[in-house]
Amino acid sequence: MKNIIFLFIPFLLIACKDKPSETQNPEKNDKKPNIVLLYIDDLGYADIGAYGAKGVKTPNVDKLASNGIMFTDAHSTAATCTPSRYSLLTGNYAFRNNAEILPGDAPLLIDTSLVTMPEMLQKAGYTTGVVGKWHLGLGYGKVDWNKSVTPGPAEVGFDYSFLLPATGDRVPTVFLENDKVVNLSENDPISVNYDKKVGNRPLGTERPDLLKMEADLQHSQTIVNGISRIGYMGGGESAEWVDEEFPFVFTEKASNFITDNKENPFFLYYSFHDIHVPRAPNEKFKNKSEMGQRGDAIVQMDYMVGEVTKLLEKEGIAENTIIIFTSDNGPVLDDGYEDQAVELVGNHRPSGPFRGGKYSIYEAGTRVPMIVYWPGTIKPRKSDAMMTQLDFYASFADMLGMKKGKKVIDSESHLDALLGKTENGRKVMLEEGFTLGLRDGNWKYIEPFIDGSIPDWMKNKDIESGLKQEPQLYNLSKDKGEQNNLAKENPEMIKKYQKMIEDIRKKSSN
Ligand code: NG6
Ligand code: CA
Repeated sequence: MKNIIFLFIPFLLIACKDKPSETQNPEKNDKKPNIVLLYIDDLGYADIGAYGAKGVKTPNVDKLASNGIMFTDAHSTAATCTPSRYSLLTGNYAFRNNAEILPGDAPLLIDTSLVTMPEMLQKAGYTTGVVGKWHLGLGYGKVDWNKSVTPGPAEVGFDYSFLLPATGDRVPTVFLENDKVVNLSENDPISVNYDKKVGNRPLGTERPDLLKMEADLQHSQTIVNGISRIGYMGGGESAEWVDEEFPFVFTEKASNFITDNKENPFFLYYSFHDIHVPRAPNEKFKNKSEMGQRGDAIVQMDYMVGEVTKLLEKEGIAENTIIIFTSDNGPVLDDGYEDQAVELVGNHRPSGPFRGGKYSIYEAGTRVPMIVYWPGTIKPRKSDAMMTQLDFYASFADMLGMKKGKKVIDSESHLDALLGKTENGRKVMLEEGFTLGLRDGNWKYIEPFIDGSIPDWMKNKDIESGLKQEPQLYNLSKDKGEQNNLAKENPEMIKKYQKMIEDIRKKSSN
């Protein structure tokens, strides 16, 4: 009798494996969940209702927050876009590649020999797509926009791409689908230049009467769609984008990608233009907040989040899809255009209780809203775990039983914290700005900024960069707002933290 049972055990095991133990622990199951990353641009910690927003309502994002894991100490890796996105996709700190805000004609920043997060996901059987803002450079430099533009997303792991190549405020003001400019006519080739005027379009400095919004000098070059930009562009008229249509265009492309791939696992990196400048929300969202264009752009973003979640439900794949909602850096009000963000902010505090914002080494530079939503699998909760987007790579690799690329130095798996099973997240992490910040639990050390340079335009703006020539040390458990510098009283801690930064700097893949 015993022997007979033994003979049956393998069959019993096989039978069990195929049974839907899925609902209990599907993330360890064979069925690979889709991953949808909703990556918002310049959205502050408290720009969302669930995180304390005033003057704007975000019902769709709030719904994700109340039914998902709502993180209170989650971070983009850097206080600006390009470095954050670099780390997100490569799993390495941006300082390792001197990543900083790129012009619109910059070459591809990611070394194509790295195994990026989307490449790891492709190897795990995922179809991968990126829709929206790219800002990681394209081609080898001196791009000819009239030909196939490569290398780009395809060479770093995306099967499909529909891009706003750099930022809304930088030329070229055209979309790229895979490696081609959309709707370009052969008879009207595009030229792009960041040093001198090209083409016949007027500049903001020449024809301010044509502008929808006044702009500072850096944003006063080629005018397209009544908005002056950074950089000069000639030709390509049939391919010009319309800023007010961005959210509809991108959501449609993102939706098509979801529908086309609903039968197999997919990774969608939906990278919003909102709420970056120029803020030119669609008529549909006009005056839907109390804060003018910046608030209306938040409402527009929230609406699009609702469209994506509804589509996942309609396609019947919501329960097999992890949605991550987060932002690439902290908030900014005046970022170059007269859109009244400063005047109309009222009692809304985009950074919540934290100091600084976009560009800043204080907490609000990188501490952003982050929500992980996976209906049927994770239990809703708030989590104070310290998290960084740098760790998405290793965490997803862990979830799928995959290895990170050999050159991935910094990404750590914190899968359990990401899925809300524990509040033990990162113990130590860097925050990148124009200098480095180090978080060791609730201690925050800011490295002195001695010989670095910050752009001139920043000096004239009301931006709390946090850059000082002396070391700074804050105890966030008592001083969230980084007001009380404890460096002088704690020289040993300063030494220890400076050494920790040096050690991270020295780390390499060999
Ligand atoms: C800055 C721009 C700012 C914004 C930023 C990039 C000026 C004065 N300011 O250089 O408007 O475009 O770059 O933002 O030129 S980010 O979110 O993509 O990092
Ligand atoms: Ca940004």
